[in-house]
Amino acid sequence: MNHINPSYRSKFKSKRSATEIAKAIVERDRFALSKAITLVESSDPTKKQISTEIADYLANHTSTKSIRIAISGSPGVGKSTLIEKWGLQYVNQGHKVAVLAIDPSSSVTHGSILGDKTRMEELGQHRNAYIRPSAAGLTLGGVHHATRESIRLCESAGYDIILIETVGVGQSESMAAEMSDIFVLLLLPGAGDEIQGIKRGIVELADIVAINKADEDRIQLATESAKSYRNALSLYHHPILEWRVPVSMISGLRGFGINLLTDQVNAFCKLSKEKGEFDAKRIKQDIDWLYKTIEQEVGLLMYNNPNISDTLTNFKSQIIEGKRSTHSLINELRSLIQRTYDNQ
Ligand SMILES: Nc1nc2c(ncn2[C@@H]2O[C@H](COP(=O)(O)OP(=O)(O)OP(=O)(O)O)[C@@H](O)[C@H]2O)c(=O)[nH]1
Ligand SMILES: [Mg+2]
Repeated sequence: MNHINPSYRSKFKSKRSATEIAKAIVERDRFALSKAITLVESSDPTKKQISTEIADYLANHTSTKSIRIAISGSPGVGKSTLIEKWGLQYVNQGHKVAVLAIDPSSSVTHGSILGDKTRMEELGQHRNAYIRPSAAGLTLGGVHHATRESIRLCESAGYDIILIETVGVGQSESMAAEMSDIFVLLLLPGAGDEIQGIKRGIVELADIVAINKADEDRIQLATESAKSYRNALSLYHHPILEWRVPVSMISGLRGFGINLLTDQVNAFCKLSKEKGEFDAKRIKQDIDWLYKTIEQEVGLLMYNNPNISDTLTNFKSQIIEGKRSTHSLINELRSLIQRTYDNQ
């Protein structure tokens, strides 16, 4: 918030229309961007409506060629420290960098992994960088929606490098993979997934693996880890067959190996664009999200229908009493839903 002209603040005190906010975003107004992200995070129906109108306007008025990079890894692996250094390299090359966070745990703790921003102090001060802490108090679906929409808003405001920090616990990695072009997994020098607290399946999400904190006395250990991960990864087929997931050693703190990461990202994008995968993946992500949202919304509609919710309560007692099989209850529910919606 350091770069906001005070006059903007007063302008924003009066209510602005969705179009005015959207236009201001296109004109690279950071305060309008923050305002729009806050609207996206809101569950208030009026605010939701405004944010939908903003999104519609922007969909028709902007197209930024961006790269969306997810950066994942266990707590404390050094994601924020790397983002600070990497982000600075990008801004110094003339890019505009937005940093977003996926932290579903903040919906429980009301905390935020980027809350203190202390690891990104210099980047946070840069006029071509925008750092948005994760929103607190959202549901899992809410976090997903808010981050996806925030990415679009940042792109409309001209940010072409989107760095998404995701805490390596819970469902945040798959969420990040569902909204990014590239998934970078940070690991620590040391042997084995168990020791690193890495869940099964995460390594397979990675397009790029980096052994972080490969500095000082840890080089030897990092070299061994890199070798064992290279071996492990050679057993998996990446969705782009020609892509061999690189495993390199870096130090976010020292800035060592970051150029290499940028080269790997560029090589991945080049290959994925040549194969027609880059755009296809984004389209697939959008369609998958559409279906997921429909399932959630339809589920909610049903649960809120008194007829159906009464029946469900009744079914629960029948399950507790062991009177009927879930299979027959599901069949009965299916018929009830059909009748309910046929009559409308
Ligand atoms: N030695 C060394 N320490 C590092 C390196 N990168 C980060 N650290 C330290 O590791 C600690 C955690 O760094 P963060 O960047 O906050 O890690 P994080 O993954 O963002 O942590 P969470 O957001 O809490 O999941 C800090 O004390 C950093 O200074 C590195 O390359 N080498
Ligand atoms: Mg962090």
